[in-house]
Amino acid sequence: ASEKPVKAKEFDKELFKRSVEYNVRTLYRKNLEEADAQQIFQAVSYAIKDRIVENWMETQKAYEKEDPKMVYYMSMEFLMGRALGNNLINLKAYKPVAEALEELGLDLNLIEDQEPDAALGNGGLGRLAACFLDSLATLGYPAYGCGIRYRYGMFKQEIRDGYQVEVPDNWLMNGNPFELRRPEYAKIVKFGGYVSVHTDENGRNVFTQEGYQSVKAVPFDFPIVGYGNGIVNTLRIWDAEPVECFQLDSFDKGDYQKAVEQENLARNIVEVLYPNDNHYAGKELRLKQQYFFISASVQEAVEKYMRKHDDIHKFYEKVTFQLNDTHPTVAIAELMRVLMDDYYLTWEEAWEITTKTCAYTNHTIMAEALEKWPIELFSRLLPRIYQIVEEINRRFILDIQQKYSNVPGVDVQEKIRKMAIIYDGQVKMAHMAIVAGYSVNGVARLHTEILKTQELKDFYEMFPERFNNKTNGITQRRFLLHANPLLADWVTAHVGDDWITDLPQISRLKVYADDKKAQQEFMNIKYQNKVRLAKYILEHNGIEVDPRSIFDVQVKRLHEYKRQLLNILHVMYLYNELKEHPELDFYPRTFIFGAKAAAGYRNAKLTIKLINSVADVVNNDPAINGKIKVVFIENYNVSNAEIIFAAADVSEQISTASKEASGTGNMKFMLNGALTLGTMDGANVEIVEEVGEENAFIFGLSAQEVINYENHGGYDPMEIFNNDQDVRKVLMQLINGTYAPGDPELFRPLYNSLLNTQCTAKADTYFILKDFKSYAEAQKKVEAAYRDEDNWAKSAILNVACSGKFTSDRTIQQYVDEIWHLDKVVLK
Ligand code: 26W
Repeated sequence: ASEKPVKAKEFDKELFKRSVEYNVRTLYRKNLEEADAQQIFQAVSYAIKDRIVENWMETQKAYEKEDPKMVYYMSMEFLMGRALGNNLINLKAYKPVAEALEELGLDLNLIEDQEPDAALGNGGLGRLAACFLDSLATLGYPAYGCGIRYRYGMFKQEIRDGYQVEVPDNWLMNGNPFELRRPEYAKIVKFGGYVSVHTDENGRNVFTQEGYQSVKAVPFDFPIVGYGNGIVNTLRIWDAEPVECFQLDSFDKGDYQKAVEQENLARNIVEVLYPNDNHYAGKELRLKQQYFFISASVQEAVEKYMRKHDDIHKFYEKVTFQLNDTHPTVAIAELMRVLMDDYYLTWEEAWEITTKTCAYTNHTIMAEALEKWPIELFSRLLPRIYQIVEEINRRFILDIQQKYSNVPGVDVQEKIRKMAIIYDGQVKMAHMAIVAGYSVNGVARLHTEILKTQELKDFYEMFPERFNNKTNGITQRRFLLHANPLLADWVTAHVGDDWITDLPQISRLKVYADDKKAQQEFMNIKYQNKVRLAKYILEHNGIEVDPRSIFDVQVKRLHEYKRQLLNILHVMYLYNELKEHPELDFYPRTFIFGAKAAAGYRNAKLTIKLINSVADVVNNDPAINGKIKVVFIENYNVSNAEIIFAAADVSEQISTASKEASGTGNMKFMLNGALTLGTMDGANVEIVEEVGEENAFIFGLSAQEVINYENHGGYDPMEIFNNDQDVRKVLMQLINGTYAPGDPELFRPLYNSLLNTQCTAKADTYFILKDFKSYAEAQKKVEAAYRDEDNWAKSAILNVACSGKFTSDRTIQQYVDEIWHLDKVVLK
């Protein structure tokens, strides 16, 4: 008999099945029939991990041998979501594994649902970090993600009586099959105490921190599997443990006290992710978290480099640090500290290396998000680091003086006031990141322009060559191939599967946009995905929705600038219209919301309550015959997002222009064939540029118009209230009990935020009423467009076809070419 030669790494179904059975046996002393769903998930994951570990070792060996330049992506957040399905996709083993499991009588989808999300992030910034890791591995670039192994990730949201309730996310409860504890790489991190200086035998000043508390940082490694290329990179997240060297038998009271304090420090430090998005709270524990993972990561990066090289001066030739917003910015001072205090470099030598190593990404212009630490707190917690920041600041102020002292018309004191790193009792992290970095980037073209011309104008004038744009992207592997298998197969059937690693190839779909058969197939797939979401909504919310209605979706963190309030006010307006004109020819619409509010954000939480209250009234009013349904999806997260994007017809991207740095949900909707209803903000601008205005619904003030109003003290919403009776009616309903029969005052704070009669300057800061009319008109166009099904299908297909630019593969390639200059590694 002739035997087909089997390639070494091809998927071996029988071997896989045996290893799942074996794992269930050794882990749980059970056979497959006896094991429960969670146990099967664990057994399958361990079997897959075995496969991954082989590649992981090969990759690290290749990196060792080739000694390429690598990036450390430093981030407080990695919003990874589930790993199993994604790993199978990237191993190109999804379908064979699904088949093998089926032969064992198991359903891969149900097994995947057993995995808790790794929700170590809030929203956009954390999910971007996760997409970047996927692209780095897929493109074959050596990269480490560096972060924190929070014991509790982003809280789970429950809706009780229409209100958000936060429930702890105990994601490690059943153990994590994909992680690897690496105690051999543990590091000590020091807090508090004081700095003492003495002169050594060479006449050098030596700085030592004394009387400190310390914590042991222990890394856990997660494999990051590249798509079909054998590469496996590492996400290294740090856990905190108490240092064990203390002698508790000593009866010295001070020692005992200190031992207990250190243990508490270790216990608290990685306990929980701060659930604030775009809001700086100034909490001491947050700064501890930042320094904790940064000190450990910087120490490891330097040690790893020194294991292979002998000249620390050339560190930046092999290593670059990307700082994901200002949260990891203490890395600058920490690297200076290590270079000077541990490697005895001079300030000038250390500065040269640091400024060639660190680069900074800005993700927001919201003023309340800027990190400014009080000097008292910063210097008490990080005394040596503070000294270094002071010296960076002192030298920077000298630079400002030198540059501007003789420039006519420039007020040097004013420049210092605006640009200093330490000013008015505060340490300004963004200023340090810009001064000590070689690159500053925004995350969409418009955002970067606003940074250059408004928010960071002075810095741009001083360091124009540092500023650059890197428009965000998303990974099509998770958000199309895994999330939407029907559409993924359809795309592949029409244009081949190159799009999986080369998304711009998806533009070959354009020729099908006018094809009637393709349009029907597309709409049919969309329908099936809507049925899947409808089923999810029925199971999770108990609400029945009609998959033939328009699915109009806004899913993202809840924030006033994202204007979920505009969306729900418009729903209230439509409901009024339907009640007043029952004969109205109205196309059925399902308004779907998903959003977590920061735990202490009053207006955000009240907006959730409002959405649910409107849903209660509208969904249960027989007079409108089910023409409007409102659904608030509980606990919006990465895994249900995958189901939601696939099912959307309309993508709500309605932030106040200039406020949303980029947005990335907008790209996920586009990739899945939803049409954007949005403002000219963030990456919406570039989405419309790619797909054409005729295939999107754009409304509202431009960023420049918003900025002009802001520079002139805002606008007067009362004028709109007085002259627009539709708006007035909706606003009155906020305070007359229409949606809160027992408590008419309930929504008063939202009403006040729009109209506050006491203080017009602070009313409607997000221009909701100003944009209302134009939004309502755009919504009318949406309805009209949806009635023309062929044309809608055409636009939807064009959205998919024009989404090529928005792959994170393109974003990462630009970071590599224009900032990091990494070496690509190809495995044989
Ligand atoms: C200090 C508190 C805090 C926490 C999180 C401040 C700021 C943040 C993040 C920067 C908020 C965030 O996630 N920003 C989002 O980043 C995305 C990725 O670049 C962008 O697409 C979003 O527009 C931006 O809001």
